[in-house]
Amino acid sequence: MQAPGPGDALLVVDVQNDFLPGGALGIRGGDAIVAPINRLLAAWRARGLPVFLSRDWHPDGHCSFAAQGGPWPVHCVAGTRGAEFAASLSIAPDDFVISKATRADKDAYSALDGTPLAEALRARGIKRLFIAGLATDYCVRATGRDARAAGLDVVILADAVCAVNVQPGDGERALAELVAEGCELSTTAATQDAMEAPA
Ligand code: VGL
Ligand code: ZN
Repeated sequence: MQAPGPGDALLVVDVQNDFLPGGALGIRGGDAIVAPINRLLAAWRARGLPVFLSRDWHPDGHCSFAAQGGPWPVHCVAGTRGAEFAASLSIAPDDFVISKATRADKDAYSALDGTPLAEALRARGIKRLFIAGLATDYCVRATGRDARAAGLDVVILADAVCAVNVQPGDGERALAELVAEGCELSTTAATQDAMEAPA
């Protein structure tokens, strides 16, 4: 992997209370990705590189909820505690927050679906997107695919994502599909090493 620098952005997908253990749609092991993400965020910010945070931000009665015939329990309702970013995540005032799936009648797993993210990346000359967060088999999967379709290079930080695994192996399959679509797999440690290596 080429060392991160100008033209690179980090996107942290949906690290929200409802997706962490104890949350409405808690992902087993989801809390383990916060520490590696925080370490990378520190290195990333030290170099002045941009950080984007997406959040699942549903209205009451969202179509993805079971009562509406959707696949999921009520989760990430805008303005609730469950929808807040994890308190342990090192967010900063100049991070860009991208709310997604905000319409009751439409679900959107991708942080690029119906949001200003693609335009924000274009406006800042971002050519490569590093992706961490939740969940590997839903929002990370869809976001990586859409980023490739938008012409971006994509690096998935494999130690900093975690899968729901409704079916065993869903997370591994999602990563394999992302690789088949041209995403690179790396880790937070390898990314930090590349940043610290002498040029
Ligand atoms: C997600 C299920 C439902 C995600 C969002 O962020 O991966 N998964 N809504
Ligand atoms: Zn959702």
